[in-house]
Amino acid sequence: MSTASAASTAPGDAEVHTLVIDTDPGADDVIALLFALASPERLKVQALTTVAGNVPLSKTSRNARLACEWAGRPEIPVYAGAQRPLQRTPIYAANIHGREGITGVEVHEPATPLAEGHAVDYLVGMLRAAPEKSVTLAMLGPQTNLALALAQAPDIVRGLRELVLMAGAHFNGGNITPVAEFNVFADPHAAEAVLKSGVPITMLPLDVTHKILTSDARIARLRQLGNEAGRIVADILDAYAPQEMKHYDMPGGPVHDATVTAYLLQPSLFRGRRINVEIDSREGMGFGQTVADWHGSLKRSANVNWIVDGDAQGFFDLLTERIARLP
Ligand SMILES: [Ca+2]
Repeated sequence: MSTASAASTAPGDAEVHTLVIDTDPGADDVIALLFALASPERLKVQALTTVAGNVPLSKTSRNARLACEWAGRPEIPVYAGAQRPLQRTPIYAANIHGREGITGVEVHEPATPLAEGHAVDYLVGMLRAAPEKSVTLAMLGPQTNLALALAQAPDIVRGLRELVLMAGAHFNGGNITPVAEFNVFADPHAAEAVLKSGVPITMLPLDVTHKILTSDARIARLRQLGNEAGRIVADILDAYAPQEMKHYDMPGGPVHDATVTAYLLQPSLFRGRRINVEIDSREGMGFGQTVADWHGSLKRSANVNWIVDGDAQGFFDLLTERIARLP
């Protein structure tokens, strides 16, 4: 794909989103957050909600506030959410994201504290008060918070416009088991509840994130921006990319969650298909698998816009242009 100039005129590429970002930072989450917070004219970020995932909740909640601080947006409220998955034993991914949850950069306690209240209560209250189909929810970690909110207040689907998830794997295979992607494996019962919600869903699985890879030149451009945010993103990627490249024998590292931000800003960079997707939540080898019926074999109704391909250079051009706007 190399249709960046034609793509920039596509209708979705100018849409404005009232946005809440549910996240478990996470090295790639931090990049996704900086990317989103650099785009206030298009992404009206109301709040961040955090969930246990890559690292425990106390660290994802601190890292989310750090991302706001680094973006020069400390006024964005951060609500801490679920400390553990709905049913399964908690798992983390500190082997990939480091003990503090962000590779390659020093962390500190941010000046701005957490917002008062639980993320699930925030989501319920916020979505009940929102106009019909008005709020986009970007989901960058295990989907526990929304699953809890839906169980507590099923009427909140009314306020939701779309869910955009970094989740799942089909053609690529998994990254935590041979068939499961981490966010779904970390709470498959939550993913199941979210997929059954009836809200329009776009999923960016490993099928696409493993096609949008760093290179030395792409990281160097971010570093050469000369601002603090560019240095942070480059430092994170310099530390994060090599381990993924080694494990998967890939020529560059993926920036998984940041594809969600790119999709919200410029959906024409991506290509997918509306298909039926279901979650295997049974104990066993398939636990956490996204069963993606790409060819429609099951003749079940489509519930997900499943993204399989993206314009990698277009992604890095957009990321770099936006990160350049930050402090
Ligand atoms: Ca994440």
